[in-house]
Amino acid sequence: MADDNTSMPAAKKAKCESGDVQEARKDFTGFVVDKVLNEVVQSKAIFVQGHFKGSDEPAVVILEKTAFDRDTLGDMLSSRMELQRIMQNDIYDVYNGYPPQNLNGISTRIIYPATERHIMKYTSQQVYLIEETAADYQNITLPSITSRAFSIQWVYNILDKKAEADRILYEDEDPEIGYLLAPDMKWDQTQIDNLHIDAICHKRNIKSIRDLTEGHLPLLQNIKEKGTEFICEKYGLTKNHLRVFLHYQPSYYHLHVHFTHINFDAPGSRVGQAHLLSDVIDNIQLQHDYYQKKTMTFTVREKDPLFQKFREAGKV
Ligand code: G7M
Repeated sequence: MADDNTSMPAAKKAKCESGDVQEARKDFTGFVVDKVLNEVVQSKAIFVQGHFKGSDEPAVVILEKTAFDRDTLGDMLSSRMELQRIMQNDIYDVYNGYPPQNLNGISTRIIYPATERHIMKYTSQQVYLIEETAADYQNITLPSITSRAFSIQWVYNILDKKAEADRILYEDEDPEIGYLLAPDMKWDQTQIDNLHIDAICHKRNIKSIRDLTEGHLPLLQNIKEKGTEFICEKYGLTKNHLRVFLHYQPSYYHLHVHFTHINFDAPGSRVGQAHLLSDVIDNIQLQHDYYQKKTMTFTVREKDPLFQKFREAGKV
């Protein structure tokens, strides 16, 4: 599963939010690193567990070096970029370069207070492939989603314009087939090559692909057609540039569709997790209850409660 319904009660959250913490969240003053949960060298990302000064609650911090921005490259090289020479040989020079601060950002995500599930999610661990029959879904997955899934409060905050309102790119307000488009939290919007936009549907009772039937075709087609059209026009792309897919299992059980640039090899676009929206539509058109009957194969991390449930049931 990619992300967490174990949200912290508001009262407890407010208690953690002491003045010290609010200050520290601005620049990490007094932040204590407790543990490196994972490190992905290829994407130059590190996942850290720590705590803010004045709080007993854990925080997860994700730091990721961002891609170069072609638009500011000229500025970076022509401004005072400090160079420390590492070696020089004939025509070959190697340096550590230190660009000015405003051109040297690191994507920084903070989850605070982090639940045990967040810590587990970002901890390096073995991944397994599970074949989930329709009966497994009813007996194992569904009860697990109901009791243990990550909170989808952030999704409702976007839909209710309580958060990220200024980031909404497009909205169709229809309660049945409507949705909004917003940049995924992981996309810094500086490059088109790693474009990642999510379509979040207004309807609130569709947990995942498993719930989709022919009654949802107008919604899915609306996302596919209008969403693609909007993104292509805004970013100067054609529909052939876009990989449009849903996750199974998703991290958050409120139906949403990912739009990513085809050049972007997002970890979540792998077999065992991503299902192309066009295939989903086609499958439902071929058989209306396709996703209620199909055995779904997905990847799951060892420490994920869902994996534990499949193991307890003797399925792994
Ligand atoms: O399909 P799945 O549930 O695995 O993907 C959820 C996606 O939601 C991920 O790509 C996350 O990066 C993204 N996401 C998670 N959160 C908590 C937020 C958020 O608060 N805002 C936005 N814009 N995207 C999020």
